[in-house]
Amino acid sequence: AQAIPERPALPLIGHALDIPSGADGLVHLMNEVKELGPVFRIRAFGSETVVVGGLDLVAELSDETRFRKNVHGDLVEIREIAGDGLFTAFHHEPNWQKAHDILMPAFSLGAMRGYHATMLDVARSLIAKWDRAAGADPVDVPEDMTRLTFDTIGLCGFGYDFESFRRDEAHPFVDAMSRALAFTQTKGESIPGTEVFRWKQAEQFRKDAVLMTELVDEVIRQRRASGDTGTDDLLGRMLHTRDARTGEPLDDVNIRNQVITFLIAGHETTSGALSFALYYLTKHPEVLARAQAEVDALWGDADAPAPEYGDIGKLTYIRQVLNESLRLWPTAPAFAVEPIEDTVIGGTYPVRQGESLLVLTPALHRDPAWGENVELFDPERFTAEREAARPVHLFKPFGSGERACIGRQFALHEATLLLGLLVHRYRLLDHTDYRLTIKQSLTIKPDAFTLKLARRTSGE
Ligand code: MNH
Repeated sequence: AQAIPERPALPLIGHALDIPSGADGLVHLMNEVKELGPVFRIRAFGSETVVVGGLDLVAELSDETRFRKNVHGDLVEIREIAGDGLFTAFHHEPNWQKAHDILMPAFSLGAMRGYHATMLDVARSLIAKWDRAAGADPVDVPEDMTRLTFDTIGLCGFGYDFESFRRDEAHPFVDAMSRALAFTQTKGESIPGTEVFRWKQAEQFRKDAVLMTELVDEVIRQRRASGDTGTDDLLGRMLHTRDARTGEPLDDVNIRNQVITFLIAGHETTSGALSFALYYLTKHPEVLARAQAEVDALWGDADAPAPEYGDIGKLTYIRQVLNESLRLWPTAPAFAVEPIEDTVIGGTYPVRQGESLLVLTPALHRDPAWGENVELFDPERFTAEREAARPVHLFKPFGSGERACIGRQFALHEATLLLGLLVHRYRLLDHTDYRLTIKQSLTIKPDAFTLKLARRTSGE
C-alpha cells in the first residue's frame, strides 16, 4: 500500500490557504490533477477529502457494491434548507427510497411528452423578450436562462407561475437561493470558530430560508386549496401517491423539502448548461451553422415554428453541442462517494469507510482517454458511433448510479428545445468580444456573459 499523494500541509490549517474560494478553487483543483495525478488528498481544518479526476479510478468508484453517495461538507450545509430532500438525503434515510420511487415515473422519457407544451410556452416568453431586444439592446444570457429554467420547473413540476419574464429583477426566491448557497459555501470553506464574524450573513441566511420555505408552503397551499387531486405532476404525485413498499404517502415536511430541492436543483444547473452552450455556439460559427442547418431542415423558415414532442429527438446535432458543453463545463462540477467498507483503490491506496472521495468531473472530462486536445470544443466527440465506443464512465455530468440526476431527461428536453428555437431565430452577436470567466455558487456559470441578437433572414 502507498499513501495518497498530497502537497505538504500546515498543521491544522492543512491546504486551506492554497485553495482559492469559488470558481478559482475549481480551476486550482483541475490544475492539481495535472500536477499531482488523478488522485490526491486535500486537508483543511481537520477535514480531509480525496480528490479523484481520472477514468480508471472513477470507473472503480462507480461500483455500487463498494461505494455509495457521500453527503459532503457543502451538501451538509444545504440540508439546512433542503433537509432530507432527494439531493441532500443521507443514504440511510428512508425518505430517499420512498421519494425516489414515488417520483421516478414523473421523470421517465415518456413523461417529457406531458411537459413539452409547457416548456414551449416558457420558451416563447423568452423569445418574446429577445425579439424586443434584437437589433437594440444586449441580453444577459445566464439571467434569462435562469428565468426560463426557473419558470419551467415551477410550471411543469408544481403548476405554479413565477412570471420571471414579467420582472425586471430576478424572482425573490432566486435571489434568496443564490445568497443562501453562497453563504453555505463560504461557511464550508472557512475557519471553524469564525462564524461569529459572519452574524450579519447568518441572519440574512435565516431570512432567506424563511422566504424560500414560505414560498414553497404557498405553492403547496394553492394546490391543496384548488381541490385538484388529478394532476400528475411532481406535486400531484407527492400529495396523492402512496409508496408501493410501505403503503405510505410522503409526509408534509418531506414534501416541502422535495419542492425546495426541485426548485434549486431543477433550474441552476440547466441554466448554466444553456449559457455555456450559447457561449460555445457564439465562439464557433461553423458549429452554429450546422446547428442552424439542422433546425432549418425541420422547421424551414417558419416565423413561429411549433416544435412537436417528437422533434426534440431529431435534434441530434444540438444534443451533441449540449453534451460537449457539459463535457468541458459540467455545471454541477463534482460529486462525492464514500467506501462502504475500508478498502484499497487504484490497487494501492487505502481508503477508510465513510471518507469523502470527490469526483472532479471537469478533470475526468479532460482525461487523455478523450483523445488529443481535450480543451478543444468539438461536438463530433458525441456522434452515435463515438458515443458507443467511449468507455462508460468517461462522461458523468449527471453523477453516477442510483443517486445520479433524476432530472436528466427533463433538463435535456428543455435545453434542446430552447437551443433549437434560438439558433433557428437569431444570429448571436459577440458584441463584447467575450472572454470566458466562470462564476461559482455550488454550480458554475459563465460570468457576465451578454449577447446582442439579430433576427435571421433567410439564408443567414
Ligand atoms: Mn440534477 C442529482 C447534475 C438538472 C434534480 N444532478 C444530480 C447530480 C448531478 C446533477 C451531478 C448528482 C449529485 C451527487 O451525486 O451528489 N442536474 C445536473 C445537471 C443538470 C441537472 C448537470 C442540468 C444540465 N437536476 C436537474 C433537473 C432536476 C434535477 C432539471 C429536476 C427537475 N438532480 C436532481 C435531483 C438530484 C440530482 C433531485 C438528486 C437525486 C438523488 O440523489 O436521488
